[in-house]
Amino acid sequence: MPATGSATGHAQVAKKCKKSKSAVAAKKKCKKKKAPVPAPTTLPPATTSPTGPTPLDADGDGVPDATDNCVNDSNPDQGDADGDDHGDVCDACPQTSNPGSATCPPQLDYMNVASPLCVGSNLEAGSVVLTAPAAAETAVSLISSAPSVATVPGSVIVSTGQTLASFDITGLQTGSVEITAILGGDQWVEPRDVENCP
Ligand SMILES: [Ca+2]
Ligand SMILES: [Ca+2]
Ligand SMILES: [Ca+2]
Repeated sequence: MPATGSATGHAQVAKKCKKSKSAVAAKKKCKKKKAPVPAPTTLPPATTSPTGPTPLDADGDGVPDATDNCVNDSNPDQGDADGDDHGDVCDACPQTSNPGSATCPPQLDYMNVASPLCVGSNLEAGSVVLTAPAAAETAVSLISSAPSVATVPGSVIVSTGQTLASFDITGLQTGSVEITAILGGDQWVEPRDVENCP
């Protein structure tokens, strides 16, 4: 008899938890049991755009900044003749590889040729000028379009730390000639007539 009595007693306590709410602890337990409903409200990220945000393209050339080899110059073709990852249009020396922040070697700025050129030999009649002092001896190639009219050395050396070097023009005969200086991808052409100077 007492066993069945206690069983019904437990059942009544459980009922009290739900209905009477008299004991504080019982109230808490009852409230906690009501809580576990609002879970699915935190799962909407699956509805975000499938493509994500549009990648930045500062120069609007269609190549995202992250992979553009000239971020601020429009160059849809991404041309890079010297393969140093600086696009041709923003490469200070597009024919000479200078990867990363490497500086460009001096380039051919211009060439001077005496005018007029006179029949005979004109010593130091020509000179080449670099854009910056040579970090090492730098050979600038020289070409005469008409060696029978004017002869130039095959090259002229700009010494370390210098920007200028002179060369002789010899074997001059009357006629027309073009003298060309070449350094890397740069060249400078000076056309001249050779005259019988007084
Ligand atoms: Ca670009
Ligand atoms: Ca380049
Ligand atoms: Ca370069």
